[in-house]
Amino acid sequence: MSKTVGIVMGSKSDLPVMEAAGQVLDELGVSWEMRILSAHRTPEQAHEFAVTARDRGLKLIIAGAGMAAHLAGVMAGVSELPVIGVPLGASLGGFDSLLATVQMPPGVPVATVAVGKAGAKNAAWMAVRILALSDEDLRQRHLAARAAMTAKVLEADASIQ
Ligand code: RP5
Repeated sequence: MSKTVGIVMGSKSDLPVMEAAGQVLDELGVSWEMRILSAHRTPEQAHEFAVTARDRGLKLIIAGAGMAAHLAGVMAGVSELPVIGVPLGASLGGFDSLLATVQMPPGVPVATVAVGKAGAKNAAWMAVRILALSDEDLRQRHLAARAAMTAKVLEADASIQ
C-alpha cells in the first residue's frame, strides 16, 4: 500500500525532532513513510528516493536536516513533488541549516518552516493543508483539528479568569 507523505532526515540524530511530523500526520489520518537519507553521506540513496517518490505514490516530501542542510534542496532538485524543508538545530542554533534550506535558487522551491520541532510539526500541518485541497474528508478532519485547537486556548483562558 503506497504512502502519501515521505518524511526524510539526514541522520538518526534528527529522529527525536522529525518524528513529531509523523505524529501530526497520524492525528490527521495521513499515511507516511520515513527514511534516513543524507545528501552528503548517502547521496545515491537520497537520489534514488527522490527519483522514485512520485511513482511510488508519494504526493509530498518533508525533508529535515541540520548543519549544511542540503537534503531538502536535493529532494526538490530531483523530484517534481512539493518539498517542505525543516531546518534542524544541530549547530549554530539552526541558523546555518535555516539558510541552507530556505535559500533555494528560483525554479526549485523548498517551502521552509521553522527551525526544530515546531517546524517539523508545521511541515506536517502544511502537508495536510496542501493535501486537503483535493481530499474533502481530510479537509473536514483538518477543520475539526483547528476547532479543537481553538477550544483548547479558550479553555486555558477561561481557567485563569
Ligand atoms: C546533518 O548533520 C544531519 O541532518 C544532522 O542534523 C547533522 C548531524 O548529523 P550526525 O553527525 O548527528 O549524524 O547531515
